[in-house]
Amino acid sequence: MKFSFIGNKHLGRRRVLRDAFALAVAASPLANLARAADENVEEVTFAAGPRPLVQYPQKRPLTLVTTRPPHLETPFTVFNEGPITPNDAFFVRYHLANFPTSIDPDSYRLTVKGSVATPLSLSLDELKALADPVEVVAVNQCSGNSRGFSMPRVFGAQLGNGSMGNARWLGVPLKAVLEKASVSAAARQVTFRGLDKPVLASTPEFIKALDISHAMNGEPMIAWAMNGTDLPFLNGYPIRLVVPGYFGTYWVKHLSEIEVLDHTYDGFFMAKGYQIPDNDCFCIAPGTTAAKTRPISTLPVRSFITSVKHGDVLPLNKSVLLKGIAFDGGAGVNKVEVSIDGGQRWREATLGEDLGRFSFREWTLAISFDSQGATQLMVRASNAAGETQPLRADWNPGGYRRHVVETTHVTVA
Ligand SMILES: Nc1nc2c(c(=O)[nH]1)N[C@H]1C(S)=C(S)[C@@H](COP(=O)(O)O)O[C@H]1N2
Ligand SMILES: [Mo]
Repeated sequence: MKFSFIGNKHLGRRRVLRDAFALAVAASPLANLARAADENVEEVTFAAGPRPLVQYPQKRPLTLVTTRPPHLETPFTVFNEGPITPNDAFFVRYHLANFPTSIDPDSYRLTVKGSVATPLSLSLDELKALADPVEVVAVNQCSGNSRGFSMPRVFGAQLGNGSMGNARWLGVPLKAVLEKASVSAAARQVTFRGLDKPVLASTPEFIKALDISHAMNGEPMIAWAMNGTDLPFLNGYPIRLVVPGYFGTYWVKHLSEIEVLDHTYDGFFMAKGYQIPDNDCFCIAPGTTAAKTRPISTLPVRSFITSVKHGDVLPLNKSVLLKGIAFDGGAGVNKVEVSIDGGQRWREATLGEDLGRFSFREWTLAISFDSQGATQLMVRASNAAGETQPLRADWNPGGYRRHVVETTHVTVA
């Protein structure tokens, strides 16, 4: 397959450098993010109060979680506009405050080293020419998406539901790059590092690892385009790892170094960070300790109502078209059920266009209320592997992989 929109390199480069300059400004203290639109706060209210919107280069105003490093959430109404999250609305998350603010695509290199016969240092042009480009529509969701709703509360950034997004990614399979380097028979894992660095020597570097069997299964890819254009700077320009079905933590941005290891990587962000209880529910009772933990991996099945929000007033005896999204880690969503009476009766929604098994899937359901007063709308998705969403939230100390049935409180009048 060939894609004609690859190109426009010079134009692209000028734009990125100009935006990179703006980014350097934007990355300085909060006061300089002066375009915050305070009167237009996101509706999710946490203990800390409503959260302001901020404007970064190449982005529309997004919900501020933290400034250094930047963590911005997609305002939830965006998910009602369609199954693809626009680049300028896509969430942003970094761990390390020393992230790049300007990148020269002409001198950019991706190195491949370690347990390989042929170490590589690839320019972007060489990478793009290495294999036929592949495309996948896939959800990038932060492990801690919705963590702010954990009860009891957990440490970490108090995220709403906006640390997720769905995009069409274009790149080459990771497998093709590893084959070019000739991975040794002793290979066990592959690590990925981006250009961002810790500010303090004591802070661990952000390096993630995949098992060699996963790295070689043809699904993970090195992407340079998102929804038909260059990756936005803050989403990993010029290249990032895309790991369909896996949580965003593995989707390393500004990917610069791949290392093949003959052992299991034990760095902080694999062995300590992003660990979940190693049991059937990946959960424990609050106040207890997991007997064993393991690195987080695939997305559980999840769904949202996007057309209605908490506090909305809906009409009596009139047809209302409810709309939302559902997704999972790749088995494929095959059923979405909706309740408009707080979970007593459930009705099956109509699934929208299938953009692939790693994508958001839209759903719709026409409903009408026959009694007045307060009620709860609920949505529950199931997938082809027979998994569904729990009615009560599982709990784990990291507040990871939340996927409880969502409830929206409304009034019929
Ligand atoms: N280089 C680099 N890549 C990274 C991270 C990071 O801190 N540095 N964070 C990861 C995490 S935890 C998430 S959720 C996703 C977020 O992707 P986005 O910023 O494009 O939305 O990036 C991942 N890739
Ligand atoms: Mo994340």
